[in-house]
Amino acid sequence: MLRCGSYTLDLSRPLVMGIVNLTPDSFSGDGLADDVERAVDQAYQQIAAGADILDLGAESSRPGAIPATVDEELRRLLPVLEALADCGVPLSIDTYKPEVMRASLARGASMINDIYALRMPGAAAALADSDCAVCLMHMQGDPLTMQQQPSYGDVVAEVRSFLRERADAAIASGIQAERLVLDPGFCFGKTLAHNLELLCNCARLSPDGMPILAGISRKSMLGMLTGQPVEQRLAASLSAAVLAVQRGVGILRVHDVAETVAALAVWQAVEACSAGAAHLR
Ligand code: 7PJ
Repeated sequence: MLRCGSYTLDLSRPLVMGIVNLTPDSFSGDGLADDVERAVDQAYQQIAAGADILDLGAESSRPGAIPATVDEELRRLLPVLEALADCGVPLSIDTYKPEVMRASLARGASMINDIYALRMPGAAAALADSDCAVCLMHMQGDPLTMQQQPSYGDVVAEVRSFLRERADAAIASGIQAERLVLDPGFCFGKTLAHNLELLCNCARLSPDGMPILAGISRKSMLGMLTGQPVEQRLAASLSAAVLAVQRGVGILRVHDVAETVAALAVWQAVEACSAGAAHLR
């Protein structure tokens, strides 16, 4: 179970987090900056397709991206957040800025998805008195430079110990363990070999069985494996999604919600069958 604002999420089946991208410079070509109506439409389509959570992001974190100011991020985010206040699924905000966290929580956000894992001054304090869920992601470096020369001794051990340290720090600042989600941060300061190593060993990344979130959808690692451009990475994304779930990931952050839900339905049916579920006999 994950505490997520007024929601309690049951992680006994994998959950799908739909990406609602409010940036003008998205790598995946789905940015909806300044078009509140289209963003809200897309969000409702994702909910209808079975999204369990929506992740609203108003600053691009693609490699080389220039950071947005707090004002700019809030200007893109708040109208959409307000329009989705009663949408019926928890809203996650992809931000690392304490000011954006506070403003979002005040308007009903249920989760904060932080690519800096609360390393910005004031971030943990902004969340301690709330009941939101918090995703702590691993990143080596920052988005401007992270893909220049990623380097690790043992990538799985290092990501695991980083996530443990950040989870301990969050707990020490008053964020309860049952609100935490951990994320290896695919493609955030990682080569293809690092990403594969992490995907392969997902289940080992989480101390104390905390839920793991994976964002692999349409990412460059899939382009490297298939030679396909970003707009053709659906099949590779679905394959990665199923493999991640098979290896212990509890929440998938994806662009293509309907397709991911369908892929997971097949995975779940086979799982249930191998677990001997009576209704499938
Ligand atoms: C991730 C994210 C991810 C989490 C982005 C993209 C790039 N947050 N935000 N995990 N990626 N938690 O959507 O491909 O992998 S932005």
